[in-house]
Amino acid sequence: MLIDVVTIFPETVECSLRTGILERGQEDGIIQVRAHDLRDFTDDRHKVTDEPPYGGGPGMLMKPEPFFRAVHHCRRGQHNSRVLLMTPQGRQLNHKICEELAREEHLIILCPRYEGVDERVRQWVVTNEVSIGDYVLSGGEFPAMVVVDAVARLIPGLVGEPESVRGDSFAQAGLEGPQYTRPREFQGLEVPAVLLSGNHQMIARHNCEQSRLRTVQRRPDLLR
Ligand code: 6GU
Repeated sequence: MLIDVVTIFPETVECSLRTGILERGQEDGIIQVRAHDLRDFTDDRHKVTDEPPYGGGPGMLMKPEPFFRAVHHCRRGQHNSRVLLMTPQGRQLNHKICEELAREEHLIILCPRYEGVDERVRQWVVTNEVSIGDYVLSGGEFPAMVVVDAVARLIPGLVGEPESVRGDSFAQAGLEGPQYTRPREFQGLEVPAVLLSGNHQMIARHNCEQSRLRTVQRRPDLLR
């Protein structure tokens, strides 16, 4: 899968690509993520990407042309591209949307700053508007990396053990129960005996019950 991220802060994106599974996924050729500097798609000497809004109002808006040119550039040689706009006005990201995106060949993710983008970017180039929750961040870079990480780990071969993806919260419509590693006893707290029993059937039943309990307690909405 190819993912292009368009931003005025490409170094923010590049930095988070140099760690963990995103780095390995790129080394293994499973995903390729490219960060593009929106300023490279301006046509004036000062590389202006934002202007005050027509009709007045606070702050600055991002101009349409650099985004248009950037998308055109990223699309070259690609057949099926989805263009995501990161905005608090978008559909809130969830596991189902991540699964849909993970089936795509090419994503182009636009990261606005300031008060947002000129409406014509939405009208002409964007296929999906995506939010990561009901709060406002100062730009789309971190939300874009949330999308990249959440989508990348659903691509077959990226995460070492497919089981660890399937067992993840939400993939199985519930939360994972408590988990333990060494030592057996820590500050007077013992690991539940059943997990040390070696009886895989009992362990599976225990984990299943614990998962259900935690979901009932914390996210009853997921069971409905
Ligand atoms: Cl996608 N962008 C910004 N700026 N803030 C957000 C967001 C996106 N999702 C939640 N808050």
